[in-house]
Amino acid sequence: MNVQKTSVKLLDVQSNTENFRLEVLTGLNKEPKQLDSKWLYDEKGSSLFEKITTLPEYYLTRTELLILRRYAKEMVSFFGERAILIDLGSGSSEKVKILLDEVPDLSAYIPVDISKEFLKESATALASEYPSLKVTAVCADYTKLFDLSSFNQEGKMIVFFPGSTIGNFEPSHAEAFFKRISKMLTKGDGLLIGIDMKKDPSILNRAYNDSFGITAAFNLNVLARINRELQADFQLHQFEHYAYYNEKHERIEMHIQSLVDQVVTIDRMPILFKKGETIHTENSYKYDVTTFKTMVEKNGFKTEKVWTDPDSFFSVHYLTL
Ligand code: AVI
Repeated sequence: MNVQKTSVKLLDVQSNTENFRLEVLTGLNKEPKQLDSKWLYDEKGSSLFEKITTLPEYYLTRTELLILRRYAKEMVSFFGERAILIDLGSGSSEKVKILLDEVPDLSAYIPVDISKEFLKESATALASEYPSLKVTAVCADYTKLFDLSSFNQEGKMIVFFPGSTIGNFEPSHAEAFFKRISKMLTKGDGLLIGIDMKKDPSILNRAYNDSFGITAAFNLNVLARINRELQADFQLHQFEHYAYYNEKHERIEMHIQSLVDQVVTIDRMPILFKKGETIHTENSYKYDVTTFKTMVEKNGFKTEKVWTDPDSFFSVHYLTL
């Protein structure tokens, strides 16, 4: 583990490049081709995602913010005193600030993100806004188990997992995630988690095919990342963004579609694309409250409270072990 001093403490528990190379080569040699959505989030991808969250069609973020603003007091009343708040995939930290403004006595704030530069910037900005808060940024892949035992626990550990990122996990991986989180926590600790809800597919399709083309740029950026980091020669204009709601699987699927027959090389290895063939880059599952409750309860958590918006577009759940 590499500990780096910045104005906030940064623990880097990642070893990214080798995993990236291996997963890209494995995924693009599969039939159908696929990439894990976590690779969409390099520095550029994370900043494009931040832009997505402000788009008129992308209702998720503003709706979750509305729920957090309306119910933050009630949410933090579950935390108790001297809690440690662990923020998974912390992004711009806008959401957690709503909670931080309501809990004066946190013993530590731990933002966790896979994107190191982005994490460093947002954690440093947050630490300067909350000078009395102890901030330790952890650069880690939170889809894997990571060790929290080095943090002195006075109060509860509260994991905050907003944004419906759990929707980007396959249901079996979501279940495994709950099991892993439950191993990192002890009885009485909590998980505050945001979930996008099932709704009219036309609303979902618009949210992932925005009129400014930001979602398309976000998706295609993974090809630019492969070019840069793995010496590949993807011609981005020979591919396009393709996203739709798959009703059977209750998920938005995001793909990158090849516009022509072509051969791309990655580190001198040829990858063949047929015209129309796609790389499946992301799933975004949509839940209803009952299905989600059943899933968490099967995996050791109890649902204490669910908050939603007037249209029931989004929901925030407080779960305990
Ligand atoms: C991060 N995650 C919850 C986003 C979503 O809605 O599934 C990622 C995203 N993909 C395209 N637009 C946004």
